[in-house]
Amino acid sequence: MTTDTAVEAPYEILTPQTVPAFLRSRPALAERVDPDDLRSVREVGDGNLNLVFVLADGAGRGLVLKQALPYVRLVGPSWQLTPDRARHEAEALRLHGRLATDLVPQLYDYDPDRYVLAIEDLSDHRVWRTALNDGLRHDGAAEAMGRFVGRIAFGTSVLGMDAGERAATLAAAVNPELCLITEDLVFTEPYVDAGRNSVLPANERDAAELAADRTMVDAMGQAKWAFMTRAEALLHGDLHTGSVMVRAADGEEGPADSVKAFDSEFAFYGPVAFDLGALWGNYVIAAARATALGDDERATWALGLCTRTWDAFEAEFRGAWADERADPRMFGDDLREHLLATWRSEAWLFGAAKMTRRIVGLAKTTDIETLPPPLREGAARGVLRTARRWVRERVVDSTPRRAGDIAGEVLAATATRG
Ligand code: SR1
Ligand code: MG
Repeated sequence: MTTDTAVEAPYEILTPQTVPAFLRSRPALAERVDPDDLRSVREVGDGNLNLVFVLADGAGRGLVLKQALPYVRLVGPSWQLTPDRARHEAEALRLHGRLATDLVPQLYDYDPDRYVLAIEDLSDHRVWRTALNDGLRHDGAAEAMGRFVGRIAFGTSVLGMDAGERAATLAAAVNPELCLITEDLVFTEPYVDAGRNSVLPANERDAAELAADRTMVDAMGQAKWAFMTRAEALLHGDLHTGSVMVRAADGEEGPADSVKAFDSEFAFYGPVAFDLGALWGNYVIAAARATALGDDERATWALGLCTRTWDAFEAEFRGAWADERADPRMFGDDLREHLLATWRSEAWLFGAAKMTRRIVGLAKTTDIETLPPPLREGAARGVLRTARRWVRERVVDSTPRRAGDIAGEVLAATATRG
């Protein structure tokens, strides 16, 4: 997308040329970067919704400006979308930053008139999805995201937040337009095509079988109900591997010394397992790519990330429960066990929803889409069949290890290696 062309909007849309003036108008940014000595302003937004500018000045300081457009960038102005999503992201970043400081980028400033966030520059990080696509490992990233979900789940729930503050936070976090996107694209359209679905011709039968699978559709109805009604905690809301930045301690890969969840514009009060399932579903997608490329060892590693994330989440939640929970008179350990068992099983359900939508619906993933079609066919089929197994088997043995084993079996059986 060119940012030199004027975009019609009821507020100023930034271009590389207008960024210096924007910076001068924001006192909070005066110490962050020098608008009169900018050496580079790059528009790098490759997501589905927003403009993203990475700035650097002559002293080597940098920051990121992220502006919400009044429409869905992926589709264009025909799909109008509230720019107020930027406020949701700012508020989520502030709160999540309080609870999990090292696991989100720092928010420097938010301009509510132009819907612009100024965020810490993470140019020394990589988007986890693209690192995964390149065959890299950042050990510790899956655990970090488990801890992140544990911190925000506990800290924004009735267990970790004063009741009055939680009520106000919940009210401010009602995010209907972004939630509607998820309700439609994740839970509905893979089964009831609204004209936005697409698959390879070789996968048309797989998509048709999916939509005709009554067990799957009923399970997605349950998942959608939970998503729309169960305000447990202020979630990230779109926690796929493309919403995580990773940095290796030493070189291009290896143990991660920094892991950050970003892009929280879909934040809302919802069921905790939705964020966990988003991660799990995308680990399966990463594994499908590895299997398609003939790297079974890497596929096994990717599927093992489900356990790593879950274990870190559970440990974080148990620790917070022991140390910090509100009202132990009523919230006893039976409730803790009930919640953990429910979320573990629901992570399968939401994981199934999240992996399926990326194969059949609008907004796919580079893990699968950059595979040559003869390989993509089997990878796509494997992801869809994994989802159908997950919704059926989630109550039999709901350990994340079993979830990974099922995915491994299915992906190996469906791979088309050209
Ligand atoms: C129309 S927006 C499509 C998708 O992009 C975001 O990353 C969310 O996943 C959303 O569903
Ligand atoms: Mg996003």
